[in-house]
Amino acid sequence: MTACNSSKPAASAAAAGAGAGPVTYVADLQPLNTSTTGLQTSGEARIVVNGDSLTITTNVKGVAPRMTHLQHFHGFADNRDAICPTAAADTNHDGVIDIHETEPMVGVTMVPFTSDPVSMQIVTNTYPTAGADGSFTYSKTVSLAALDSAFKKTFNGSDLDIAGRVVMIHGIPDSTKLKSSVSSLGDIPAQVTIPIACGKPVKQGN
Ligand SMILES: [Cu+2]
Repeated sequence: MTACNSSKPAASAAAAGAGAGPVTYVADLQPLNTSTTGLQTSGEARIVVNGDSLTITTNVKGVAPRMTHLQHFHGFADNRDAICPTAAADTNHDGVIDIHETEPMVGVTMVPFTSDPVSMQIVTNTYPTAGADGSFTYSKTVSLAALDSAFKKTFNGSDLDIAGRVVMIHGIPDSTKLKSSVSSLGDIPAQVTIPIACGKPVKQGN
């Protein structure tokens, strides 16, 4: 796969008002770290681009109830193609794929699915909270141009490139014991950042 493929203008074309209809990407979320979560987290993330409107919707089930779950696009600023982590990502063999161990396959945390994705603010309390049944839904519509501009500012001019990213869902109860080998970001507890599901957005239709 070349670094410079040209299959990404879907978002740019829509941004430019090229008259294309809505473009939909669907990420089928598959569970991660199931022996730690004791759950089979699953669901779907759907991204619909229609003119300047970009709507992110997630429907996730099989998560720890009554707690907030972080969710983001992850990827590479150099637009290398991100893939969901496999078991091989657990390079220290402690049985947990922690957030740092995802980075070689998944890249870094990029766009937060919160009340304000355009802020690009990763640390915030506006991620969705699961209900008592261990599921949540989230939906937010933003301006594609605004998000693209914020994204470029944060990632050295990179394109949003939805199909080149992955969606990850995070979080287990803070009462869950983790080995000290499970790392996290800054002083955020590993229980908050541990990935529990991942999916690759696939452009629908032709
Ligand atoms: Cu994330």
